[in-house]
Amino acid sequence: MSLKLQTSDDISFEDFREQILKDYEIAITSRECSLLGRREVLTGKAKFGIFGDGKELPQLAMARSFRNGDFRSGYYRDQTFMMALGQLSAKDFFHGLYATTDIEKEPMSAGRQMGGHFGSYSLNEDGTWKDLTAQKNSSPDISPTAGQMPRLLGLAQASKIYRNVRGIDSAKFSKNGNEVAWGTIGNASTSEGHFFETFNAAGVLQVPMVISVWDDQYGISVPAKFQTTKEDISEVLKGFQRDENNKGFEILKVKGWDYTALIHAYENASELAREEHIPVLIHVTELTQPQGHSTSGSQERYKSEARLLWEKENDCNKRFREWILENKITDNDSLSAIEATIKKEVRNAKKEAWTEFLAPHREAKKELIELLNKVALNTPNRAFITKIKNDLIAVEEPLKRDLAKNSRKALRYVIGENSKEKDALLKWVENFLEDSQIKFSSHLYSELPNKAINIKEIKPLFGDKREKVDGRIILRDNFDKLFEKYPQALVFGEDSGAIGDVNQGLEGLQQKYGELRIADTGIREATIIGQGIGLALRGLRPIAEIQYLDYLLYGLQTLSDDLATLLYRSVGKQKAPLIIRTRGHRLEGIWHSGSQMGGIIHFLRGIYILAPRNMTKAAGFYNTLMKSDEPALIIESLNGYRLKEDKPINLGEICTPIGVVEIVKKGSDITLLSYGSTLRIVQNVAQELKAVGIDAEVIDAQSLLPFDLSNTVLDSIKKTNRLLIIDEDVPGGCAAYLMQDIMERQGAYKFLDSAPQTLTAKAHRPAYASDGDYFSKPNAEDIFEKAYHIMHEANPAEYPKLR
Ligand SMILES: Cc1ncc(C[n+]2csc(CCOP(=O)(O)OP(=O)(O)O)c2C)c(N)n1
Ligand SMILES: [Mg+2]
Repeated sequence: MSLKLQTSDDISFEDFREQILKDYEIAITSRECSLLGRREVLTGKAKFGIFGDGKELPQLAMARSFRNGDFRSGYYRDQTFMMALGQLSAKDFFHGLYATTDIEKEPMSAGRQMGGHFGSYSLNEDGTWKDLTAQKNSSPDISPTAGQMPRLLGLAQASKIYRNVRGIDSAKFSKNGNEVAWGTIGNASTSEGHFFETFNAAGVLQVPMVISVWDDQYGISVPAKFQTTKEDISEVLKGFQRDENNKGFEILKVKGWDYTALIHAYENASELAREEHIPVLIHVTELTQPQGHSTSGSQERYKSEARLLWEKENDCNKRFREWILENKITDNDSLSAIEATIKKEVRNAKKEAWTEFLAPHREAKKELIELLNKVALNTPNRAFITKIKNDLIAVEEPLKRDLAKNSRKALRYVIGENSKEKDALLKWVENFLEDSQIKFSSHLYSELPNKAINIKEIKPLFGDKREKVDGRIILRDNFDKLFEKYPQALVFGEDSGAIGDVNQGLEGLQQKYGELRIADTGIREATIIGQGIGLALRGLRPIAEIQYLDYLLYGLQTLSDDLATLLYRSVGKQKAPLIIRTRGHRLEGIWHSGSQMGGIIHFLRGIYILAPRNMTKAAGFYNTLMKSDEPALIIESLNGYRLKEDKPINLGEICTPIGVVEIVKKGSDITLLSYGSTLRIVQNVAQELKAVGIDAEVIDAQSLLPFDLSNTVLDSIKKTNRLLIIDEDVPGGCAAYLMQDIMERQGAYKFLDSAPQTLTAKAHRPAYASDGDYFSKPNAEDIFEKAYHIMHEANPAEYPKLR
């Protein structure tokens, strides 16, 4: 059999042979890790394992074509690829499996993610960008299948922006847009909407994206016939194939055990995408799962004997070995020797990782036992402490949990005692809990000096002659300043481009800044968000526009699972400072007046949630965020675009602080807290209350996440001793969240003379038109009566019953 393999580099046969054997070594190392990994789970050392076995060969081919500056957005099968890049050693693999919390040892997520979830580092320790063009990049994986697709779109589009938009400092991010974004996805996960949405959008945008489908015909136990029309994703997607007249995808199909065909396919795809910015699908078929899907369950339950036999025979590593021998790259003995050496190496790596995983726990256990010994000698409860100590001694392979549990329980037996031994134990427990907690809870938000809550307020300034304009003009002119100041800023969404958004907050800006920076998109909220995430991961400053707050739900999965967890799951090694712009609150109808703030606030911890009451406040939030590097959602008031506001003379400069509430009317009788459009109603009601002798203090929450970091509401309640929170969410929604913060964190309950209350919308969606609004959401009379009633209860003589 002749060797037909040609690589793009002109290399000698010797080099070529060496490359093949290197690939074989990686394939075998990766497989051995998978095999031993499964055993580690079955023997209880690791909790769960999902491995890359059966997908080794195509990943080696992909790694060969992957260049510096490129990005991967993949899933849990990609371990061989990471090994081929030199970014995952066998020892790293086992540390991932055990969940070692030391990032030096478990570089992917310091134990936060399950094994099989990979990522690279984009940031230096001080938060500055690394040179992404000088390294091979992987966006951090997430578990929801196909969840990696939306961000892939943005990762690919960034190359297009860098190639075609002038004036951006791209030194650390791109070399003329020559970077490819590589997506990987399982065959069954192509059933997800995210896959199709991303695929279509990539075809429209013509971005350098190469999607590999690892097709093993199964999604856990469910075979292709229940997953994919015609059981063949590339067949189904044929309509996307480009031709002489139409742009589209290049679609390649290749067998997963065919080394030379894979290498060719990947080189071909890489070139097309890199040079011409054409998206490519590589459908890799005939892959297998040698150990089944994961460590939960066994494939014998759902695969036929014939299928299992076929998989054995067509295992890509086995066929790669046969190919090496057939083509006389080396002989059987040499391959056997390689295999034996690797087996030993992987076993050693596993042992070392386990010892290293346990080392700090064992050290801590030793300290704790000494402390318990000393405490036992000085307490009447000696027997109990000794039992705890002995229980701990019996735990040969202690986890942090064992140490925390036993030490905390021991403290219960010395309550009320005073001794330096007890103090030492107490101190140890405090330190241990603090050190451990940080390992699991850091980096939900930025921990860098330029984090959003550190950006100082810059108040709007007004000229001698006040100019009253529509709110949308303030936004538009502020965006104009931003796009001028930040060449890396761009905005995109449905109707955001040519007409400058449905409320014309971007009017005229496309003409000024071009179609790439002020862009229309298809109706595809999930990938609008994903686009933003990917662009932000590559150093751009995207503003992703969701036309109405109600439709944020289409993008909520991506926001919640991907963006909100990004900093946390990468332990601060990557960031995506994406701003999501939307508009909501108090319009009319079930789907255009939404205020699902409670849901949003709970799903999106990790993202700032801001609800400015007017467009000057909103403009200030955009400016604050552009100075920092964190993701945020800004909800503009839908009914505020045509309301008149004084136009500041320092647009582009004003900064609304994040985490700060604002007292908009001082008062002494009751604190009324609200936000967004409802705030305006509350302000009016406060005037009506004044007419009956009630002096309300009105506070605009404005920054819902984070909320009132300086406890201004507490100070207000200290003065008024009464609280009413008003919003247009469902009962128990955002108002309840605010209440929890005020009562529990701020401790305001101590200063209350009346029961704290919330006034919310009805539990159903708001009905259409003015009457629908009146009877669905809190109206002025509701607010007045509720506030009045609180005063009546407190002082019926002064405030007689109203109704
Ligand atoms: C959104 C979502 N639904 C369900 C799951 C549970 N799940 C994990 S892997 C998997 C099967 C995926 O099959 P496929 O895409 O073919 O990838 P493979 O594991 O076969 O490589 C499922 C259903 C998940 N992780 N995410
Ligand atoms: Mg599959």
